[in-house]
Amino acid sequence: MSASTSPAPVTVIGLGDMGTALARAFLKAGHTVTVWNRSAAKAGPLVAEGAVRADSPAAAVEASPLVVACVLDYPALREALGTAEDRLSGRTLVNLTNGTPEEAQETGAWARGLGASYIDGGIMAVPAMIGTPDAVVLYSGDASVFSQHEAALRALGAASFLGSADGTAALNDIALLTGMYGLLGGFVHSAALIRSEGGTVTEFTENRLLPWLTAMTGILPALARQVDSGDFRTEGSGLAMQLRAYENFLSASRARGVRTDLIAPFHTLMERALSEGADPSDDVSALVDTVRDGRDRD
Ligand code: FVH
Repeated sequence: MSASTSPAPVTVIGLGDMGTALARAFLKAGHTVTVWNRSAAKAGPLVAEGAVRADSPAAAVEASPLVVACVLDYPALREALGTAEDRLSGRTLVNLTNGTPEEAQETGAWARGLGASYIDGGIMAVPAMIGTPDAVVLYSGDASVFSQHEAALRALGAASFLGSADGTAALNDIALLTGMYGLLGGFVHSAALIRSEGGTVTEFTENRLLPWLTAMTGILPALARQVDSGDFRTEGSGLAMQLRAYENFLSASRARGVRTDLIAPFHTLMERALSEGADPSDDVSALVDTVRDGRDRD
């Protein structure tokens, strides 16, 4: 956008917590924003802030060259846009709905079949972060079309384009979220252990858990290099030692009435890796091959 041109019009389909935040960020960046939501009342606050309410998905799609969709899931997206299929030709659909790589591929083929360009995305932020530098949105799909709309999409946060395969952003989104849920699962289990003896979780978290986890994130790049190279040897934290210590985690938890659902699978994987021939002195990075059981190995 040059200094003399105004930001291009944008349509936002879906005004849940996230869609509302997206529309608001586009408004703040000076775009003309057309909005549509299945429950029309949710458009009210945005209209008061300057957005234009469309009466139908078809009218919403027609209003702007760039259509950003963010609804609950892909079936909802197809239901919402099903009545606008004849208006999608020549439009760019940026779909920020959470889904699988397979859904992204199917939706890309569907949109292109209707004459639209398609970019799939994954939002790595909560609604309050949208429009701030802390929000990152991953994109993949039509590369030249992404470049065309990149300036507008930066209104939402940092824009990271990962390649032309439609499923890449969704795969990265899911990999990042599963990494996050591993962390949250660890928090839930350790908090339950502390509570089992009357400890204060806030004190434990602030003084010991957070500094510990922060320090431990430092080993992730080395573990990642081990996975990529296939050389899992570690200087001092071999799987055999870790398996023995892990048994203590399970028995101490059971003794305190803390269910082991969150931590037992890691124990099972370590046992399996060793029984399938992993070197006892390998690091936990060797478990990546065990998790990928049943798939073609590199
Ligand atoms: N909110 C968050 O923290 C996360 C951050 C990362 C990305 N996710 C994904 O964003 C998608 C939308 O999430 P959301 O937070 O906006 O979700 P809700 O507030 O529950 O709003 C859901 C919207 O979807 C519409 N919708 C549902 N079903 C249909 C349908 N069959 N046809 C048309 N629209 C539908 C719903 O409409 P209504 O109920 O208001 O009428 C809302 O607009 C999601 O993929 C997250 O995983 C958010």
